[in-house]
Amino acid sequence: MRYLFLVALLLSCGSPTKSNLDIYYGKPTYEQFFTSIGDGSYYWCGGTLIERQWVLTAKHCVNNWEDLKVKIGSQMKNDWNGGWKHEVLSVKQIIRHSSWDLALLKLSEESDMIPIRSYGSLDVPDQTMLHTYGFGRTEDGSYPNELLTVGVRYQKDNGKNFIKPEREFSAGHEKFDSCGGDSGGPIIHRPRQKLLGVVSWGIGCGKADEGYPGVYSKIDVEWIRRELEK
Ligand code: 4AZ
Repeated sequence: MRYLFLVALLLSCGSPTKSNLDIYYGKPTYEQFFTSIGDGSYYWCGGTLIERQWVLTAKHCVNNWEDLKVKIGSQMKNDWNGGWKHEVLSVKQIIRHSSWDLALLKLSEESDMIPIRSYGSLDVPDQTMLHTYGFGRTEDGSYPNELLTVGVRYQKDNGKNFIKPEREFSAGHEKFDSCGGDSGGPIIHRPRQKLLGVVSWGIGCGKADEGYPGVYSKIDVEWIRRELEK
């Protein structure tokens, strides 16, 4: 009898079911620097808090917008943030890079959230494990409610991607990838919490094993320094 009870207990809570809530094979996470870009009720892109008053995102995320809001510490897509600390702030200035897929958002005030530790040029060897984050489409075609992260390896050889290597790089292996809706979000080297790029584009999703890893914009450090000093 006692055994039966034990077996029942093990069956009920000892067998984790495989979660299918994924970016493309990712898992839920929370980061204070992770920012959603939107209009205050709908958020369509990711971004990164790089300084107290500055968010970095992709230029193509803010193409035709002037009145933007950011949700910093974004853990859930909707207004209820799952109890996680967050902040919704207005954007007072959008600075678009002249040629790279980067935009800087100057916030109306300083954020209380903790920015990413550092950001800069791509300085890791081929196949280094990087992490990207977002609310973008998952491998089963759905959109997650929770923020997801996935490990994607840097691909020095870009496979079949035609990219501009001076300002872009490829990352992803097997079927691990970012996808539609992840744009603008961070790709970081986790051991140093260093931002190395911004989710930009790709030929489909989850196709690194077919020669199409995801494409990320590099960080133009000099441009950021110049704009932040103005
Ligand atoms: C997009 O449309 C997008 N697989 C982002 C990332 C990738 C593809 C598309 C990379 O936002």
